[in-house]
Order: sequence, then structure tokens, then C-alpha cells
Amino acid sequence: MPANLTQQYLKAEAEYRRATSLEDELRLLQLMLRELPKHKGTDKLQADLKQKISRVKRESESASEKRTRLRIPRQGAGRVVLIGGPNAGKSQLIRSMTRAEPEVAPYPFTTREATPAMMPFDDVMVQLIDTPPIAHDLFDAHVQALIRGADLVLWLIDIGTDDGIDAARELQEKLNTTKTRLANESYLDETDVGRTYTKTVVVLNKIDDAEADDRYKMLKEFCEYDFREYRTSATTGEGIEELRETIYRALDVVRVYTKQPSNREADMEKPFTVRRGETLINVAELIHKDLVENFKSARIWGSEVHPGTIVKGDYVVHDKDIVEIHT
Ligand SMILES: Nc1nc2c(ncn2[C@@H]2O[C@H](COP(=O)(O)OP(=O)(O)OP(=O)(O)O)[C@@H](O)[C@H]2O)c(=O)[nH]1
Ligand SMILES: [Mg+2]
Repeated sequence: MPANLTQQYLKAEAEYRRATSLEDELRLLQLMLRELPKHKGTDKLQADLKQKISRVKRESESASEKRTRLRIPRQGAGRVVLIGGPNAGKSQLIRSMTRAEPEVAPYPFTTREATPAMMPFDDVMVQLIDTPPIAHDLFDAHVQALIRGADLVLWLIDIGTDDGIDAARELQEKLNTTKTRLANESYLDETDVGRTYTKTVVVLNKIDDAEADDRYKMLKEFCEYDFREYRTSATTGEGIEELRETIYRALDVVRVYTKQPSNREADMEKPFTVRRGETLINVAELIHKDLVENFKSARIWGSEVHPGTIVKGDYVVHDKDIVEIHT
């Protein structure tokens, strides 16, 4: 018996074959099932569709489980995400700035999953996240989410090989197809809901290569951007200290040390960090939620006040303030 498939069915089927996400596959399979004329001649097709639908549902469930598992908790004074084309040196840079030892290899696509590491700067720690490469056919949804939630993006460009220049352009084109964008400062686009811009600096890596200067000129011809640029060699260590300081400064945080009312000395080992312009209450939130509820006043020792000045919760903290909170 002929199936007499409708135009709507055939259209949905054609779209299904081109679908690139599980969500689209599911939606189109369900549409096909609805559009399918129900009679003896389509029994087998109906069964096939139902089977495919349950398979796609199972797959998308496990994909979302995986995403949840991959969620990386925020730690330290800020979150910095390293992105770049394949082989740019992201993992090597993480190795030279932290104690982590991600796999580094002379071939592309070595890093498969986003992985956090902690970078020390003075007496604070900053979270750096290594990511899988971005290429014309590859931009992990998890990496997109990480960029959107980052305080700073380091965009690594490989000026040690000609491929690095092509890869930089590919990354830029790929990003332009998404609602995730890079900019000099972070902000939300008010005219396009959901589009976010994340503060970014460019890291020109592999400056130890003999032809790095020529490649930089080539890069400027092929790739337009106005981010601040830093030059590094992740293998020799050149430029790394400057980059470390740049990262810390870009986060624009202040350090606050706490002192217990019963102790003479403050704990100068481990500061709390808040964004510049934030108040004592924001500091209290980091220490303990009870402290916020029961907050009465605080005494401050620091560069901007007389020693031991008594203040309220709306006091804007300064770098290296010592605070003694009273409840
Ligand atoms: N000469 C030179 N080689 C470098 C530098 N940084 C990284 N490399 C080399 O470049 C290759 C790739 O480094 P990775 O750190 O694995 O690159 P990646 O960006 O993490 O690569 P994927 O994980 O595949 O995206 C390795 O052979 C590194 O030793 C550098 O500054 N100079
Ligand atoms: Mg890597």
C-alpha cells in the first residue's frame, strides 16, 4: 500500500536529515510522526519513528547530564577562560602559569574538555580555564557558556605557524555566528536579547619563533580586532609575568583581610576579594551568610581611613583594608 506522505512530512524529513542538534532532531521527528498518515501501510514507518524519538530523547538526556557534570565551580578572585585555535599553546600557557599539568602535544585537538587550574598572583588565586580549540566546524556549547560567564577571555593566537593566522580568522568568523562575542569591556547588548560581550585580551603566543614578527604583520592584514595585545612564549616563559599581572589587574578586584574582634592580629594570609566599588556587606557575604544577617558595624584599618574607624555595611572597601566585623 503506498504511504501517501504529505508535503509537510517530506519537508520535515528533509530538514531532519540536515539537523545539527539533538533538539532539532527531536522536534522534527515529532513533527514527522504527527504528519504521517496513520494506516496499515505506514505501520512500520510509525514504529521506526517512535524508536528514533526515544533514542534521541535518551541521547539528549545523557548530553545534558554530561553538561551538568562538566559544570566548573567558580573559585578564586575571578574566572579567566583561555580560547584559541588548535595548537595555539593554551595548555602550555596554563602549565607555565599554574601548577596544573594539562596535556600538551605538537598536534591539534589535544584538549577535549574544559579544565580549571589556579594561578597565583601575590596572595590571591585566579581561576584559569583551559578549553578545547575553536575551529570552523567546532565550537563546544560548554565553551560558549564559559566565555559568557568569564570575567576575562584570553584569546591565544599562534604566531609560530602560518596555520595560526588562518585559525585566528576562523575563530573570529565562528564567534560571529553566535550570540557570544568578544570586546574590550564586558556588557550585554540592549538591542539584541541574549547577546553578550566578554572582556578580552589577545595573547600572541610563540614569539620565540624566528618568523613571529613577519607572521604578526600577516595577522594584521587578515584579521581585524582592537583588543589589547600581549606577547608571550609559553615555552621560554617570556612575557608570562607581565601577562599574569595583566590578568589580575583586568579583574579589577580589591583584597580585604579580616580580623576577629578577639584577636590582636588580622589574618594576613588569605584575603577575600571583591570587585572594586563593592561594600563591606559584599565581603560579609563571602565570609558567612549569618554575618550578613547579624551585621551591626565594623572597624577598618586601611589607607583611606583613620585606624579603627567604625563604619556601616555600605562602606566601600579599598585594596588591603583590614576589617573587623561586629555582630
Ligand atoms: N615554540 C613554541 N612552541 C609552543 C609555545 N607554546 C606552545 N608550543 C607548542 O605548541 C604545541 C601545542 O601546544 P598546546 O599547549 O598543546 O596547544 P593547545 O592550544 O592547548 O592545543 P589544543 O589542545 O589542541 O587546542 C606543543 O607542541 C607546544 O610545545 C611557544 O610559546 N613557543
Ligand atoms: Mg590544549
